[in-house]
Amino acid sequence: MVIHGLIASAIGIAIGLAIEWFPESASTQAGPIDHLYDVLIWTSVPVFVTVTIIVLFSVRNFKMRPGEEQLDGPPIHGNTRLEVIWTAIPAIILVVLCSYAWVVLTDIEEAQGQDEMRVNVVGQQFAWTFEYPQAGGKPIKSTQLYLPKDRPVRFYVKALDVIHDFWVPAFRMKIDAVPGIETKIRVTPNRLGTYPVVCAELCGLGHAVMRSTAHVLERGEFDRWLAEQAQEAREAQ
Ligand SMILES: [Cu+2]
Repeated sequence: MVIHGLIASAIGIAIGLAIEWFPESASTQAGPIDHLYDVLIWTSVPVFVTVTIIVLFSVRNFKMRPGEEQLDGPPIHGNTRLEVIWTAIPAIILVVLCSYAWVVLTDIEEAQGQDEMRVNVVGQQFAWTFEYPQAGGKPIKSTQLYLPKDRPVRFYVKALDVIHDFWVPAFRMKIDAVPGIETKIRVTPNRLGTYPVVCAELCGLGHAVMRSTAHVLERGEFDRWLAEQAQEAREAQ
């Protein structure tokens, strides 16, 4: 049983780690999250294998043969040592994993630098609007999300109607947009490119099309885009 368990665990962990569960990562927060996921695979596969092997062993060795249907097994009155062991081990595993997850969460939610940029995110049925506050003027609004690479961003998320959920899978971070309150998340994009923005909370008939695109640009390019938007806004007035 032990040998079979070790082999099955090794194969399970290898498969679990080989599968690309997430899209390409594009933020500094993605690293610790993906690592946490790998640690969960390392711990959960052996637990699954242990339970399955004991079940299969029991089915094979303790099954009733024809003619034994009316027989009952020996009466069992509990086994204190066994019960202490099977309570203590899962409890220790849970406490360790929860502590580790809490450390990761605290780490990724922390401010990543002094020059944090503010972006307001507004969710409504069925579209996202991104607002870039401008000193002494109206915020610049866009239906596409533009961000500079390597600059920490803090999103201030709101909803106008029902609950939505602002999610860029490549950034890994995700937060509900709730009518009446403002929720916040931090992201530091660290890879150039375009990534899907999706709504992750079923919000009505158009939920599936409540999508946008996040563009991560070089700083200079981002500044040019922002200046263009400001220019267009002035001309429209
Ligand atoms: Cu939605």
